[in-house]
Amino acid sequence: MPMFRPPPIAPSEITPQSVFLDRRRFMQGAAALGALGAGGGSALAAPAALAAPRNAAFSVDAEPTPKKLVTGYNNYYEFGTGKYDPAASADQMKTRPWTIEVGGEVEKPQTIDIEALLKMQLQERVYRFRCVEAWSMVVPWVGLEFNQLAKMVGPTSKAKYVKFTTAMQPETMPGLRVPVLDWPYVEGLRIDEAMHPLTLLTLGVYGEILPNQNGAPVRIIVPWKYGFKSVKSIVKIEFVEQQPGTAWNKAAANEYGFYSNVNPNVDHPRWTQKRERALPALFASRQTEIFNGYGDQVASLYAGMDLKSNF
Ligand SMILES: Nc1nc2c(c(=O)[nH]1)N[C@H]1C(S)=C(S)[C@@H](COP(=O)(O)O)O[C@H]1N2
Ligand SMILES: [Mo]
Repeated sequence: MPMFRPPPIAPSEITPQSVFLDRRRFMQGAAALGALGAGGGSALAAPAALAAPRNAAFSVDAEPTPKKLVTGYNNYYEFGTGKYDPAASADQMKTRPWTIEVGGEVEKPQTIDIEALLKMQLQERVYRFRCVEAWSMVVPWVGLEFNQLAKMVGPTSKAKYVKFTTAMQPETMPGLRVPVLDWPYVEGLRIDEAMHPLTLLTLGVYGEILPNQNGAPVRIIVPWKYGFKSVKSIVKIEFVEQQPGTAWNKAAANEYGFYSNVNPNVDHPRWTQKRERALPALFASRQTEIFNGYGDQVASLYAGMDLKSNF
């Protein structure tokens, strides 16, 4: 069984050492990853297919990261801070029934059922995905543009930001008992970032519905930003006037800014962002690209902004 080593710098720096260095938990996780290799996301049932045509114009021309890593090496702190915790324990999460409450500065606030989203015209997009911890993946996500959902509710002119909130299921999410973040997990985007065609409301990956550990049943993917902006298991979307407080910014404002655009020229205070470990590689040998390689599409959103102070 291949052993995937933890990133060169990362969870041990971000989370309490006692949690990360707990060898028993680590070994359980590693065993679970081995099981994934043999079976798939769940021991109980095969994941449902969610095939969608690939949108080549919005896909990178790169080989996707092995599925076993995309669905087995995760950050989902509600299920623990270890990379193998989510795949090992997220199967208990209840993903039906599931609704998203969409409101705030909108003409038609509404509660949207996940089944309605699944019936919409979906597409597959192969995106680069870059974690702030300096590892990256290439992932075939399935979903729709977030702006399609926004059109359903009609944001008003007062809507300047969008705030996303993750579900809280204390009975299935053991990580909520650990105060690493100010739960629930909240993230935000400026309205033009949210409405950008690259911002994907994501329902599936690798042609199947999202495994719980990847943020089932619905999450956001913002490919030019560090991974923590890509909120999982969304239950609430609010269009707001003021920039929302976000979970990681509250936890360490000097390390995790509101924008968090991938930027090789702005190092994390505790490690370099110049290079990244393109999984499954063991070393950080890939040059990090400004805006994660999406500069042609998104740089204009930040024209005239100092990206060092607005990190
Ligand atoms: N609710 C919630 N969303 C989250 C996280 C989390 O801990 N909780 N982790 C973030 C981070 S740091 C990353 S890198 C990505 C990981 O997504 P993946 O596991 O699908 O690769 O999810 C992001 N979304
Ligand atoms: Mo991340």
